[in-house]
Amino acid sequence: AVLIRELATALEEDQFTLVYQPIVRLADERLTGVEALIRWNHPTRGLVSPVEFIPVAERTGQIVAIGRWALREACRQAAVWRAELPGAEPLTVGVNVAGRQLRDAALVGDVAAALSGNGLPPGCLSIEVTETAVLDDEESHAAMLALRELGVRLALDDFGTAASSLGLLLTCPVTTLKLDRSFVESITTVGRQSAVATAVSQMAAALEFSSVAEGIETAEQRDLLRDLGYRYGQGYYWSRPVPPSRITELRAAGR
Ligand code: G
Ligand code: G
Ligand code: MN
Ligand code: NA
Repeated sequence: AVLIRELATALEEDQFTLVYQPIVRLADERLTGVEALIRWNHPTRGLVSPVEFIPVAERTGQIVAIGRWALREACRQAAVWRAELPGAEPLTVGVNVAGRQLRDAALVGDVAAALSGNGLPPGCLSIEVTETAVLDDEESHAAMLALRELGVRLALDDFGTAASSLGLLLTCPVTTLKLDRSFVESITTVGRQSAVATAVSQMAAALEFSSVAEGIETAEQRDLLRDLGYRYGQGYYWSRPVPPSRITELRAAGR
């Protein structure tokens, strides 16, 4: 209950920030995108992990307002990065959207406003939804179609961890599969993990989806996943989530 009350004031008091984790093209390891990840800078408890407060905010519905803030903030920052290096290929910025938010009637309008308000081409925004967030209902489906209509990318996050994975591929208008990091962790030693990673990569290719392997921590994992056909990689091997200024530095250094 304390947490719920504090979450309400956190937005007003500007206690949330976003950090960004680099996503690289595996062919040349150049920085092509980032995933925005929220952090709560609590006045007395210090940094509170989203693992602790996102599930609470989903239950109370506060995720809708928090998620709207994150969407706007990420788009504002994306425009700053564009202005810093006008000639460069624009970064794709991934924003996590919870199931409750996907079913919120205002989401699509919020996304459109955040893009146009910041002069961003829709293709540089990638909305990340998890398999479990995408219920088989009318609202989610309509929202995903409308997002695609706007031209934003749509990624299925943590792919492979939920029971419903495969059926979703037939009905969800996604552009990208993000292989969950649980399949990457021991991929170089556990045959089952590499078998699943192979199957997901082949499915993504056959369905003409893009693919991101998450949680890459070693050069061996990088090599294996690149050879399996993953287009993009994300993980501590390249970088942990970092403040936006660090992304600016990486881009200025030609990464
Ligand atoms: O960065 P970290 O590993 O602490 O993130 C933990 C979890 O919190 C991840 O599953 C991530 O998807 C989720 N998360 C981070 N930022 C956001 C956000 O802005 N909105 C939602 N819905 N989830 C987020
Ligand atoms: O669930 P989602 O994919 O949205 O969230 C990504 C989460 O994974 C973030 O909390 C991020 O900090 C974490 N993460 C990113 N790369 C790695 C990695 O290489 N290893 C581990 N253990 N966690 C990672
Ligand atoms: Mn994600
Ligand atoms: Na994930």
